[in-house]
Amino acid sequence: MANSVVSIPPDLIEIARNAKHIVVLTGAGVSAESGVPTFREAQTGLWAQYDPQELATPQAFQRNPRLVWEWYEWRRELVAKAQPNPGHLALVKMEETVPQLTLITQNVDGLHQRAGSRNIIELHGSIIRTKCFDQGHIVTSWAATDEVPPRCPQCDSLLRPDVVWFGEGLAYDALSAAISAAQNCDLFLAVGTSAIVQPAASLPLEAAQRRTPTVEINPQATPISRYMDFVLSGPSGQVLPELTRTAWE
Ligand code: BJW
Repeated sequence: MANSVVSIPPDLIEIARNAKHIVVLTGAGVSAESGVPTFREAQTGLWAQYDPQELATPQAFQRNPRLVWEWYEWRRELVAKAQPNPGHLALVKMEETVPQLTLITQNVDGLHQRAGSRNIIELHGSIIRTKCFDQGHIVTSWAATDEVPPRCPQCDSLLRPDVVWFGEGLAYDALSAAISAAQNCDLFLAVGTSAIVQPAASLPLEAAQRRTPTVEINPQATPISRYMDFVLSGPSGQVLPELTRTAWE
């Protein structure tokens, strides 16, 4: 690829070719080229326009469930119209090529699944699933109603998206599997995440502390950049296909 945005260091190509277990942590930046807005980028990020304290906490939902439900309805529609981009597809190819790949995503948009990735840990849930606020019952259908949000057919509490809001714990199984993968891989890639939100942001550091080779793919520097062995500065929709092409084709 003559006009590639970034060239892949030969050392990294060698490490990738020899890797038996690659872990990839993805964030909103991976879906940016699919037209899904990120959170923290100035101008275009969701939090530049909307206050997370009013939309992405359990307290916000209790104060104004209708506002929160409708905001997520809008995002659900946006995500449904989006298509996986070359970055998502390169990760599918990587999974098909390496002996083991664990894809840990903070994204709730389901685009990795739609691209064809299989071994996925969803750390922050899924915007596509719905659960009830009181009991966490997963709900796939509910009676037609004018009430917004609708109510749980099992316990009558209000329905909400099955995502992890600020102040809520991550699912125990998902987090333990993610930590274990980060501690037991031989290459770790952090892609399209600002690496600010905990505990996800600590996963690349778990790998780095064990001297596992680490790579960041992001057009911008982040708080973890200085701990990474390789920083590939560019959009994941270009860098990931270039990495898979140079390492495995
Ligand atoms: C590109 C690109 C391209 C652009 N290619 N890249 C320790 C210290 C301080 C605070 C805490 C702590 N531990 C816990 C907390 C509190 C809190 C937290 O971390 N706060 C921080 C803000 C400081 N964490 C929590 O509350 C978590 N719960 C928890 O830990 O429970 C126990 C506990 C609670 C309270 C205190 C202590 C312990 C839960 C976190 C849940 C996060 N939820 C959200 C919303 C999900 C639902 C929804 O979608 O609405 O998850 S917030 C939002 O941020 C979303 C994302 O998954 C998450 C991460 O964002 P991400 O993916 O990194 O996106 P951006 O926008 O930040 O960055 C995009 C990047 O892409 C940028 O770097 C761009 O440059 C890049 N990019 N184009 C590649 N083409």
